[in-house]
Amino acid sequence: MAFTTDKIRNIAVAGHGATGKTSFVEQLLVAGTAISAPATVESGKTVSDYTPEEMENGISIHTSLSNMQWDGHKLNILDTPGSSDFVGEVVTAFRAAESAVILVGARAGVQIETIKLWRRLDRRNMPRMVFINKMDEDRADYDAVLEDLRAKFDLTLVPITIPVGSAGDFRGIVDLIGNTAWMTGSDGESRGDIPDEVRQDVEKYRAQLVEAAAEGDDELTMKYLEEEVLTEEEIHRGITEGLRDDKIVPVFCGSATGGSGIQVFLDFLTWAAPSPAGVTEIMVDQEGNETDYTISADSSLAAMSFKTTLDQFSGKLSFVKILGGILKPDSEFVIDRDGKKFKGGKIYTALGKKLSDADELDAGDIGVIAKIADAHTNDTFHAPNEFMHFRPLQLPSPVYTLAIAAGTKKDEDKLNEQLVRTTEEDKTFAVTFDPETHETVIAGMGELHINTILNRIKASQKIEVETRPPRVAYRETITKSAETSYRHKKQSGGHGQFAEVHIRVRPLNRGEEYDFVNEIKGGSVSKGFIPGIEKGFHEAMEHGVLAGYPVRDVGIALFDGKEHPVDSSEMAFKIAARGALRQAMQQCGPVLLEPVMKLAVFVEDQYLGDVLSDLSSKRGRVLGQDPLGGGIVEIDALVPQAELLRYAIDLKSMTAGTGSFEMGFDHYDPVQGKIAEEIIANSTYEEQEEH
Ligand SMILES: Nc1nc2c(ncn2[C@@H]2O[C@H](COP(=O)(O)OP(=O)(O)O)[C@@H](O)[C@H]2O)c(=O)[nH]1
Ligand SMILES: [Mg+2]
Repeated sequence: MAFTTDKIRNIAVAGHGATGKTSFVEQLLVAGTAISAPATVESGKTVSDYTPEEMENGISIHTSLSNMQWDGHKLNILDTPGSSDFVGEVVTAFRAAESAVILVGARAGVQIETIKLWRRLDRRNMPRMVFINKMDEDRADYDAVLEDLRAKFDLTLVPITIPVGSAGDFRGIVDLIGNTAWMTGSDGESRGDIPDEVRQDVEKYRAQLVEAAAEGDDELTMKYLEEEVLTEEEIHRGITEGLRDDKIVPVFCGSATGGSGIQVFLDFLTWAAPSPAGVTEIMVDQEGNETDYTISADSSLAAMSFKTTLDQFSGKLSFVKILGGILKPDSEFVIDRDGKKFKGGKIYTALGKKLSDADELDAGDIGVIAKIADAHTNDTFHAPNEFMHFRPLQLPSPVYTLAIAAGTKKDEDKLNEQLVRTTEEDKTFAVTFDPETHETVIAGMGELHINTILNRIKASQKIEVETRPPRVAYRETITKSAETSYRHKKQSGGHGQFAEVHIRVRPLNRGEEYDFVNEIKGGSVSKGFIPGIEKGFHEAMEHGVLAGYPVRDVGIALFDGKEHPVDSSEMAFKIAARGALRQAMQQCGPVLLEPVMKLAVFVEDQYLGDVLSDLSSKRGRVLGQDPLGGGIVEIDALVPQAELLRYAIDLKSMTAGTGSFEMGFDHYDPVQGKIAEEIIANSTYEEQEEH
C-alpha cells in the first residue's frame, strides 16, 4: 500500500547513548503491530540493532530504518546510535527525516550528546520533540529534567504529557491536550481518569501548554489575550505551527521498557509532526549554484541515497528518500555522478534487516533499492534526460587516523578494496595513500568507529591487518636569504656535462609555496635551459636538507650562470639547479614545520581542568572557552598534529568516555629545540636514499 506525501512522517530518534532509543522504537513498532512483542536490547533481537557488531557490543552502531502504520499514516522511523563515534549515522538520519525526537533519561537529564545533537538540529532549523524516558527508574524526576532542559535550551519547551508517579511508583502518563490518563498495566496502556494526585500538576502544565500554543500563531495570541482559553482544535493548530517553525519543542514522557507514553506520542506524530509535503531540499547545478527544490509527487522522479550498506544476502542496499515523483519497481533512473542508467528492479520498505517488496514509494517516502552496484551514499537518482544533484550530507571531518597495512603482502589488494568500498558507504571514513610516507592512512570518527570497520573487514575477508599511528606530514622551510652558485661539471669519455647557476634564495610568507624569477639578462644561460633549471629546483624541494621532508615557501631568483656550447644540456642544468638550491638551503637557516590543528573539544566542566592542562602539555594554545550551558564547555585550541595522534583515545579516558572533539588542519608552524632535534634524528630519509 502506497502512502501519499502528506500521510508520511519521517522521524529520527536520537539522544545520548543508553537513553533508551532502541527500546523506544521497539515499543512504537509493537503499537503499530509491525512486530508482535518488544525485544530487549540485551537479547540482541531488537529490530534496530541487528548487525553482528551491534549484538556483540550491545549498542547501536548504524542508523536503522523501520516503518509502521498508525491511523492512516506511514511512519518511517530512523533509530540512531548515541556514540559520537557514529555521528555520521545521525547526520544521515537527520537528512532523511523532517523531525527528530530526542530521548533524555529521567534521571540523567541533559547529557553531552544531547547538547551536541541539539546544536546540530539548530543548524538545520529542524523541528524536534523530547521524550523523557525511564520514568520508572530510581530517582527519575520529570520536573527536574524539564527545568534542566529549559535552562539549557532557548526554544520553548512545552509538556504534552506528564507522569503519574515516578520511579517504583510510576504508573502512567496524562495527555494534557486530550485530558485523559494512560495507565500502564500488564497488557499495555489503557485510557483512564486523571488521578487526583496529579490534578494540580495537570492544571499548571496545561496552562503552559495553552500559552505556548497561543504563541504559535498571531490570531491565536490575540484570542488568548482576550479570552484566556483555546479550543482543542486551536491548541492543535498552535502546537503544529510552532513545531513546524522550530519555535516550540513538545515534551513527552514515559518508559520505553514499560511501554508507557507510546500511544499519545504516536497520535501526536500524525496530527502535529511535519510531513515531507512542501519541505524544501537544496539542489546544486553543474556550476555549483544552489536552488531550492520542493518535495512533490507531481515532479519527475528524483531521489537521494542517504545510506548504503552491503548485505550478506541481498547485496548492495541503497537507502533512498524519494524527493520527486513516484518510484516504482520498473522506474528508470540515472545516477548523477556517472550518468549510468538503471532500472529500479525491486524496491522495498524496511523493518530493520527485514525488507518487504513495495509497489511504489511516493515523494517524501523512504525505502530501499537493492543491487545497484555503482550507487554510493550521497548519489542523486534522477529521471533520464535531466541533470539533478542534491546537496550531499554535510558530515564532520574525521578525527582519528591510523596507518594501516595487511598482515601479509598478498592480502594487500583485498584490504585496499575493502577500505575503498567502506568509504563509498560511510562518508565519515576516509582512506588515502600518502606518497610521501608510502603509508595507507585511514581516518574515522574515533577508535570505536575504526575498530568496528576493521573488525568487519578482518572477519569477512579472513585477513589480518596491522595499524600504527601515521607519520606526521612535516615540512621544511628557510628563515633567511642567501646567495650561492653551483657548477656541475663531468668529463667522462665522449662529451661531458657542464652547467653553472647563480641564485638568490629568500623565505616567502607561509602558504606561498614557491616562486621563481628569471633575472638573467644578456643570455649567460639560454632560454631553452630554464625549464630544466626549474625542474632541478622542484626536485631539490621534494626533500629538505634537515630530515628529507618537502620544502615550501621558498622564493628563488636566477641571476647568472654559465653554459658550454657542446657540454651543456637540460639535464646538466637540472643537476646544477638542484645542487644550488640544496646548498643555498643549508645557508638559509632551514627549519622544520609541523601541521597545527584547530580543535573544538566538548567536555563536562568537571573535566575542564584536566583537559586544559593536558592540552597545554601537548603544546596546545587555548583560544577560548565557551560554556554551552548545562555544565558543558567547548574549548577551542590550536594544537600540533603530532600531539593529537591518540587524542581520540586520550580524551575518552580523561573524561570517562563523555568528551568528544572536532578538528581540522589550520596551519604550519616552525618546530624548534629538542622536539625538532628528535624529529630530525628519527628521520629515515637518508637511509632510503642510499638504497
Ligand atoms: N528502567 C528502564 N530502563 C530502560 C528504559 N528504556 C531503556 N532502558 C534500558 O536502558 C538500556 C539502554 O537501552 P537502549 O534502548 O539500548 O538505549 P539506546 O542506546 O538509547 O538505544 C537497556 O538496558 C534498556 O533496557 C526505561 O524506560 N526504563
Ligand atoms: Mg540504540
